[in-house]
Amino acid sequence: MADNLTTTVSSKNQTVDINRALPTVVIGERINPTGRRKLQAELEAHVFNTVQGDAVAQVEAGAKILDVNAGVPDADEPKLIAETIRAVTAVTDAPICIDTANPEALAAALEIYEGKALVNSVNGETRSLETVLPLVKEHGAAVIGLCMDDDGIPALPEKRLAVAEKIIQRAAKLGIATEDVVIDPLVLTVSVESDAALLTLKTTELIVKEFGVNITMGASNVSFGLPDRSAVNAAFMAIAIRAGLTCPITNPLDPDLAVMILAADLALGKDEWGERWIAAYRSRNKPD
Ligand code: THG
Repeated sequence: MADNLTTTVSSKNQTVDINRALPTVVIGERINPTGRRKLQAELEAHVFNTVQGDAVAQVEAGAKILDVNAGVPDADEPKLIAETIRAVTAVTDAPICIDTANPEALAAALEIYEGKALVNSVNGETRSLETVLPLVKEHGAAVIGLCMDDDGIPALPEKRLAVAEKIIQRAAKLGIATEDVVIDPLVLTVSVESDAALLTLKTTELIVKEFGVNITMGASNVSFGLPDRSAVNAAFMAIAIRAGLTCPITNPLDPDLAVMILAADLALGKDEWGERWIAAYRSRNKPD
C-alpha cells in the first residue's frame, strides 16, 4: 500500500493541497464551452462576462480549483485560453486547471499563468507524453494523466493501471515528482454499459494502492443519457470518494452534489468536528 501523496497547486496568492486525508477538492467544470452556446459565442467574440461570472459563482459554491477550457472550433486557441485564464485570475484567486488538447494552447497558457497550474491532460500515447510532459516539467506544473492510449480506453482495470504506470514512469524520468501526477481513471456512462462505473472504481482502487497518487475524474460522465442526472452523479461520487477520488472535476453549482460531497467528507473523517458541514449548513440557511 503506497503512502497518500499530496499534490500542491497554486495561484499567485493561493495554495491548494490535495490529499486523501483532506476534504475533497472540487475542480469547477463550468468554464467549458462544450454544450453551452452562449459561452461559446462569447468566447468567439473575446467577451468574458459569463466566464468571470462562472468563476466567481463556482468559487462561492466551494470550488477550490477552476478548470478552464476554451476549445471553440476554428478559434485561435492559444490566444483565447490565455485571455480566458487572465479573465478568471482577474476575479478569483483559485488555482487553474488548464484543460486543452492543443499543445500550442497549453504552452501559451503555461507561459502567462502565475503559479503552479494543473495541466489537463496527458495520456499514454507516445505523442502526448512527448509533447505535454516536457511543458509540465519546464513550468513546474502538476499534470492529470488519463488512463487511455493509442488503443483507446482499456476495458480492464489492470490495463488502465498499466497506462497510469507508464505515465507516472515517463514523468519521473523527466524529473516530474509522482505527487505532481494526478490520475484520471476515466468514467463512461452506465447508460451504455452497466458496469462502467464499477470498472472505474476498481481502477481507482488499484491505482491508489499501487501509487498513492491523487485521483480526479469528470464524474458527471457516469450519467450521460439518463434522466435525473444529479442524483446518479451524487451517488457515484460518494462511492468514488470512498474508493480514492480526491479532486473531482464537477459542477459545484449543483446543490445536490455540493451537499453530498460535504456529507461524504464528514462520513469519511475528512471534516474534523464537522466544521465544514456545519458552516455550509449555516450559510445555506442564513436569513437574507
Ligand atoms: N476528465 C478530465 N477532464 C475533463 C473531463 C474528464 N474535462 C472536460 C469534462 N470531462 C469535464 N467537464 C465538463 C464540462 C461540462 C459538462 C460536463 C463535463 C456538461 N456541460 C453541460 C452539457 O453539455 O449539457 C452544459 C450545460 C450547462 O450547464 O449549461 O455537462 O472526464 N481530466
